[in-house]
Amino acid sequence: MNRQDFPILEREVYKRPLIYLDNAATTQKPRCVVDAIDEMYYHVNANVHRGIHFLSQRATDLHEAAREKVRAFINARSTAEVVFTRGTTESLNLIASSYAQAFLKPGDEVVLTVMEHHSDIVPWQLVRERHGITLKVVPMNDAGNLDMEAYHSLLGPKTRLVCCCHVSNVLGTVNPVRDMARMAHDAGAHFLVDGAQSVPHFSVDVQDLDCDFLVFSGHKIYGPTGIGVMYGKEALLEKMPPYQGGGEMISRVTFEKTTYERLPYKFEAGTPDYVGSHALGVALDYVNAIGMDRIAAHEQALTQYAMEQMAGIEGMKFYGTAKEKTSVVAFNVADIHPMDLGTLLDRLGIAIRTGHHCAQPLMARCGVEGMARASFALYNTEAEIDAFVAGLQRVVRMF
Ligand code: C6P
Repeated sequence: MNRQDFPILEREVYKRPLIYLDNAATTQKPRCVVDAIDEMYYHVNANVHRGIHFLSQRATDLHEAAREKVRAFINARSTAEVVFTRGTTESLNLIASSYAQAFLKPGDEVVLTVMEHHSDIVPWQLVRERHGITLKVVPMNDAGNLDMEAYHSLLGPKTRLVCCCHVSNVLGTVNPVRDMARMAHDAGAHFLVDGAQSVPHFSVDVQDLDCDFLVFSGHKIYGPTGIGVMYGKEALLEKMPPYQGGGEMISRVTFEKTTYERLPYKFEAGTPDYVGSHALGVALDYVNAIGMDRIAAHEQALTQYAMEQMAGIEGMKFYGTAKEKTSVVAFNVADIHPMDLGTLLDRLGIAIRTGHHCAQPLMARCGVEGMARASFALYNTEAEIDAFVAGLQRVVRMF
């Protein structure tokens, strides 16, 4: 689908056509996104929100237009709820730091899941060290579904916040975050969705989910690196203190006292990545023009095809076989080290990821040090899957 829009897919590695199956790590960029970056630097570049001159106003308009595109894309109520960050990781650190200051006291509980990415674990451990909170962890079954009964029993009067990945970057499981948010709210807690692996793959509507926070990265949805989003309900963000201090986020500064800018600028200290935000907006236009439902259907079909073909390989073990699953396939083959698999496939021009996938607690739950992972995007094809499976068979024969 739309392969011709991605110039990098025409290149070769080791004199073989590139087969890029590491899309959960980052996606390739369509020409329109790269052109947008070019255009900004060649014809528009000026700092935003500061100057009255032509270029500054033009850059500001594009930056704010991008914010509106993000708002519409996730169906937030207002652009005041859309904060630009460097990515999912910074969004999570922002929330952890600021939310903790506003809402957490010693003895309070934050619930995570066993399948969280390190970015949604470590910031909360830092909060635990600073604020004396307790972390609780929702377990899962062997297929990679969260244990909903256990989740329910973890919610109690001390629970302040639940943090859950919408989609696991390893298992591909689509977690029932809508129901989980309702249960958290019934217990009087807030609910945070890590959308790093969901927003690029299917429509995500923050009002429908009724989540209090949603975070994601631009680079996983065909946008540039260095730009991401932190969505938060306005009433909550109003109560949270700034994350960083500096230009942009202030209303008035004296040495005695500083007052802060209105939302979302209160959380955007310093010169924002206005080139990145504009290019992210172009990426969102791009996927909208194709249609998120079409993208989801294509990736779903590829995943099913890949798993069917891979299942025929002797010693194949999949991690993550939930019914609701996106285009991430984690696996090991017999006792071949995943690094060996990845390295040998690489020599065939096939890019996959291997290792712990920044989810070491999940690796421990699965009883492994690491896994291999293939992940698909809109431009991947069945022919690429065939080449990948043939490559895997070849590697397995070598062992
Ligand atoms: N996962 C992967 O290969 P950043 O690095 O800030 O853009 O995203 C962090 C992150 C947070 N949550 C989830 C669920 C993620 O998948 C990621 C990034 C990549 O799986 C890189 S480790």
